[in-house]
Amino acid sequence: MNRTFYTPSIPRRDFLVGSLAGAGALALGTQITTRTATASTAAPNLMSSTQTAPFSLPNLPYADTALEPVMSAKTFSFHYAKHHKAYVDNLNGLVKDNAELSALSLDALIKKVAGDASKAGVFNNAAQVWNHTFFWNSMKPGGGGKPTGRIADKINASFGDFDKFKTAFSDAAKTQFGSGWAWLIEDGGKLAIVKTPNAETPMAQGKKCLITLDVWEHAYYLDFQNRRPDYITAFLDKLVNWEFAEKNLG
Ligand code: MN3
Repeated sequence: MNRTFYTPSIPRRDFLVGSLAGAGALALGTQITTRTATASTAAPNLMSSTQTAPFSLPNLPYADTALEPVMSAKTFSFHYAKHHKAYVDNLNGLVKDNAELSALSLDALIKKVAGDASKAGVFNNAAQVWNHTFFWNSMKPGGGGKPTGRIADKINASFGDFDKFKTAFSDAAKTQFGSGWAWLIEDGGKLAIVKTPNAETPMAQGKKCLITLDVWEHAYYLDFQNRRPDYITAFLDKLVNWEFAEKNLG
């Protein structure tokens, strides 16, 4: 697997670029498209790309070994290279003969089919593409711990202090029964923690997502087996990307 290193000097990256039609488009690390952002507006909500179907598997924002030993390359080889890719492939198959859905960005597509039982397959795969891309960006090598700056102020104002936030986030992630996600979102100017089952995502309801943690068993089983609480603690202490959260505040 090629290694794709995150380059902080690149202000903005489009993740949903390229085409499955391109030979080798899915080979990891082969398709970094950069664009010079008009700057300080650089709130790279990477999941709001205007790219339409067919979607391609976005590059990881770091090497697949970069989060070791907490999250192993072996986990990425399944979770990213197989699970995430399968959602991309399934979604492309489901929308390829649907002109209306094929014309939409991923973001718009998710919002369009949310709640429509006849489009549950499209929703599940589209939302899982978005959620996983958001999840990879919610982590970074050497991340975790107590944030500083604007995101810290928001957390303190919304939860009392960082420890109270940590407890609330951990509880949500632990108590999401079965598969799903724990989220830090901004809602009405305040931060809130929500948990969602399966592919459900707060962005479908227009909420501003700041950070997410995948609590599907496939996210942690190879590294933590059944110990979901240890995985949650490791995410908060060693992986969470507070700069990404702060950028998402806008
Ligand atoms: Mn997953």
